[in-house]
Amino acid sequence: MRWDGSSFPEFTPDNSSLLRRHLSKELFEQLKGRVTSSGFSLPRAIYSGVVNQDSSIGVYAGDAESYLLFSSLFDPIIEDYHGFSTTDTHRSDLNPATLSAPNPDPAGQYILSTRIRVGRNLAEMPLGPAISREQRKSVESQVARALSHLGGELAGSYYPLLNMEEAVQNRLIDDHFLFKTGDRFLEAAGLNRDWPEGRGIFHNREKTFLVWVNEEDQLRIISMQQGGDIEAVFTRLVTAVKQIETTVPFLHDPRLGYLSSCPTNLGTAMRASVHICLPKLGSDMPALKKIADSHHLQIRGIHGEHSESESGVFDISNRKRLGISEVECVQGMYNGVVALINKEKNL
Ligand code: ADP
Ligand code: ILO
Repeated sequence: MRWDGSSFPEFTPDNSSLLRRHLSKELFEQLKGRVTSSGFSLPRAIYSGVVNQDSSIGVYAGDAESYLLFSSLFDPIIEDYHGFSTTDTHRSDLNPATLSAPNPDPAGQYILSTRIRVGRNLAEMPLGPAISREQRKSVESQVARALSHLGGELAGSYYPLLNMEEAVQNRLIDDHFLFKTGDRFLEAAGLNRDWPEGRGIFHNREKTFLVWVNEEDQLRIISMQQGGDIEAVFTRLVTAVKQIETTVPFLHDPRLGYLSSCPTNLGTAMRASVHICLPKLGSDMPALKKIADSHHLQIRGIHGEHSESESGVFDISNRKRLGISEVECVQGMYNGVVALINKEKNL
């Protein structure tokens, strides 16, 4: 499907995106001529949701200003997704001491691996959908330089996608370390322009600490390891984020927290997940969904968003990221995972 952006888009009857829910014809007409200082407009913000009618959200911001200039569309979407209203203020807590998440599966029967990531973008830069080629290259070099100063467990190397052998790239993707190529939602949002230039991955030797550069956000800072030691994964992430922020200032808003190109990632920009094997509960999806919903958890497939579960293994993570602290994101995921394991054991 193509759309030239000049008139109110058509939505298919089965479209259940937040874009469709919150964009009226009147609102479209009111906002369509506005342009931010980096040249981003409403038609560009919603293009991904218009051409991908199976989007769950359907909008992206091009810069910090997008969240203000198009707030009459973004704010209701943000409230719908995160339960965060225009009078709420985001809060942060990156103190591992306030997290209580002892390994819920010390025998290693259910949890295959734990991963916690945050998204970050650079202060003074447009977000990915509106960034220029030169700005993207500058982000890459600033971030690679900052990461080269990390020491101890976090020390590693940066691997640009540009020179990476296809077999190496595919192996990293299959092993859950690297982002996929050609995502159609990102493509339509303008996030794949000039691919693969400016993109890459940094990781330490053990691949327990990784940074994606210039994918959906300029940085995705990731801590991950086998098993269910959630506290260790969180502690490593916090150590890394604090060190990186001393050399690369991040784009941050007093109300919305860390700014991201997709409104689902605002605030903490944190997704804390486990890959968990639930063969019995997983064969009764409504029951699994009911427990997940009661803990505000999202269920994804084994290869990330828009993928399927395989062999009873699910990716379970916090759904909300804004209006709750980082510790609350992880604590909520932990509490839900404990409930899921208990249910699986009793079946
Ligand atoms: P993101 O988490 O950055 O929003 P995705 O959902 O696409 O993006 O996931 C990115 C990659 O991380 C995928 O390969 C996915 O399988 C992997 N992943 C997510 N959670 C875990 C986990 N707990 N253990 C191992 N890999 C994971
Ligand atoms: N634009 C896509 C993805 C939304 C949320 N996920 C991410 C990765 N930001 C959609 O609307 O389904």
